[in-house]
Amino acid sequence: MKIKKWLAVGAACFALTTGAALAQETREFSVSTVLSEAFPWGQAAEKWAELVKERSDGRITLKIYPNSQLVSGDQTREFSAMRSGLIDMAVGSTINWSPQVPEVNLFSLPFLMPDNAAVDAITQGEAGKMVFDAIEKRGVIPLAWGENGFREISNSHKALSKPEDLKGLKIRVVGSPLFLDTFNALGANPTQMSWTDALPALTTGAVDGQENPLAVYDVARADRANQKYLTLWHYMNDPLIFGVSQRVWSTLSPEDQQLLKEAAVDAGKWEIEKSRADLNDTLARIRERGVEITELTPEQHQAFVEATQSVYEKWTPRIGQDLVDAAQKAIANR
Ligand code: X2X
Repeated sequence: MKIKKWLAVGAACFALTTGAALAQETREFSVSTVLSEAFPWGQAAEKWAELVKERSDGRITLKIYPNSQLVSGDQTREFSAMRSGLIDMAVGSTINWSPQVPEVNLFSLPFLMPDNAAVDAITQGEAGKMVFDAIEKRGVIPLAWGENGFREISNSHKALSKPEDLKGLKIRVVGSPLFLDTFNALGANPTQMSWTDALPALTTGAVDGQENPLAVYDVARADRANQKYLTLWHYMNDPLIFGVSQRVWSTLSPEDQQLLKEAAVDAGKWEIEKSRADLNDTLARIRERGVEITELTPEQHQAFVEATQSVYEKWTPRIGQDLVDAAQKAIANR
């Protein structure tokens, strides 16, 4: 009886001291991003780090490694590196995680989301939860959403206003298979490469075009890489996800888990609002540089929608019919 009591007291003391040690522990974690703090994406990660530092009184440091440097520039390996514990955390794009998480290809389905409200209807509703569950099942804890933005297409040859205009154009796309199907369906000649390789390839003329959000086009000065024609077709939007390796997450106290999550939610909201608010100025800046900007009439837009239907047929079973249905329903009811 006595021994049992001592054991209980000892266990309680041990729990208290380890609890206290956990609460006091100073820790640093690596955070991977593709784009640096010159871009909204990198700013989202910086904001997260800033809030975590502040709210933990300097006890937790998030050290940001931009330019996919933790995966030697190969951005489509970021998710695997997080899962295996090589990277602790990331603010990552759904495009770059899609080779490992088929469900996040949802966001790459061409012309699924017509506007910001449609993006929010997915991320803030049932479909967003299904996507988060799919990510968690594969070893990464998703905490919050951010946004890279609606992706517009640019090229060095001509103004694009109908699918036939893309015929034969060599377009750089991210190394995610769905993009090959979209651009092949449009008659283009897609070529996969990392962002690190994209700008040099555009500059030398090895490729003719690319697709990225306006903020990326602007900050990267794609106009100087021969990208004189820009079509605002809003064909997809890649949300950013703040994620933590399951291996790291399981070592954190519930309080620190909560702190990281709340800071990620706040940083994500801040970044989404800021990116959306800056868009008009960004477009004005691009226009001033002499870039020819093409906007599509509803009929022209519809021609692109129809030309890419085969992508839905092939990819809906891979993404999951239930998830695509949930997303489409959320969009219809937005
Ligand atoms: O590589 C791209 O195009 C970028 C920077 O937008 C992503 O990482 C998805």
